[in-house]
Amino acid sequence: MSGKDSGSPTTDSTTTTAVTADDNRKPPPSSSDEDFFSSASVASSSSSDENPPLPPPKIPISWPSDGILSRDWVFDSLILSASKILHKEPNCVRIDSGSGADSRVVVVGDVHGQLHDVIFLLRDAGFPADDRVFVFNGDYVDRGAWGLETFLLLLAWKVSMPHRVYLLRGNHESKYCTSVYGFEKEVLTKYGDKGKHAYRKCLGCFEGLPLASIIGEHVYTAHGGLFRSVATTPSKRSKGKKTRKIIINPEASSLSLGSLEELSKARRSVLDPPWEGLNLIPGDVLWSDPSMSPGLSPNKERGIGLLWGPDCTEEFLKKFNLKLIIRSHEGPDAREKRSGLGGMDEGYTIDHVVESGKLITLFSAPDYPQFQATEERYKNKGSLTLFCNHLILILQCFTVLKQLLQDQRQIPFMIMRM
Ligand SMILES: [Mn+2]
Repeated sequence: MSGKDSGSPTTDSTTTTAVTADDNRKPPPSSSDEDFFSSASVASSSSSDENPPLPPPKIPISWPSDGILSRDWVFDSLILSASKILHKEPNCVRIDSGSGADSRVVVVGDVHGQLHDVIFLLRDAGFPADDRVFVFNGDYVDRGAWGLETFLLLLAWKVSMPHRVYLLRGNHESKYCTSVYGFEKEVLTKYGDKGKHAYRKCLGCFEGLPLASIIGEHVYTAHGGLFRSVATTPSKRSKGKKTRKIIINPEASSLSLGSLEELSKARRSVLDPPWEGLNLIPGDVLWSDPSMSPGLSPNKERGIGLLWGPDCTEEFLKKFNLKLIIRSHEGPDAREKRSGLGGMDEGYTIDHVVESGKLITLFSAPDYPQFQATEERYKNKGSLTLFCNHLILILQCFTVLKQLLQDQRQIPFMIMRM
């Protein structure tokens, strides 16, 4: 991997404190939470007379008896409880878009440690509730100064309402990115030796984050986007034990789009998604970018993942009866360097419009990147997507702090009717 990220690293990227993390670490063992998980998996607004509403799910964590959220409670109980829930989720979570008049699903793009913006966003969109589901599309940490607090806030929501809050994995939720782009250093600076422990626990959570979601059967969301089929990947071992199979240009010639079934079988529990070998789907889903050129090709700029063209968007939408792909991953800095694709000033772009639907990029960190040792900021808006009453709206409900109030008057932009 070349180590390139979604733009020029503006943090001090020279410090990479080594953290011993066991690559072979297994997900937390399953516990006796089965009752909790089964009782909680109730689709929203689907109660009928025959099926009385079930009691609210039991939260799998006990509140500190003295009401004080100690560091130990947060670093151990909260992160561990969230990690258990996350590891049990499938690679691609299916989310009911709700049938009630007020039901809505809110999708949020990159937030990158901008805690105050996340809080504004939650306030503006309305907190998670029985009829209000949130899907966060990854990149919670790095770049911004409050990656840990942002991630902990989202974990707290996840633990409190596991079927109303979904946290998908971004490429920054990895050991590699967090050691280069600020999160590891942030945690160690804030908490010293205790920080090492907290950082390791966070890495354990990152490994458990699901890769993608399908909302209301027709909307696919993932941080980077589409992914390759692994069915055509040449097998590691050829017939003769010692004979080495020579593969001529294995990447470009054999690339084809992967299926949702293949996605469901990928091994996501890795600290860093591999860019070579057989387990390539997680890296594709987290790191890929759309392109205006047709076809699938290796993402040379990133050194991992793919570039896919409008024809691939059409193929994927049509094959899986989808209408919309929402991906994130590219902020204003990344978009500056991408010819043919729109800038991220508005917090979203519509990248592909094809027969079966659309592809959009959603970025939710306004005035990015904030609070670094640089004045280089983009004054971009942040956006979120809202599904309600069979409409898909883009809402720019927050921008730079000062403009918050006036911007709330903006009229949402409608993407499509579902
Ligand atoms: Mn990203």
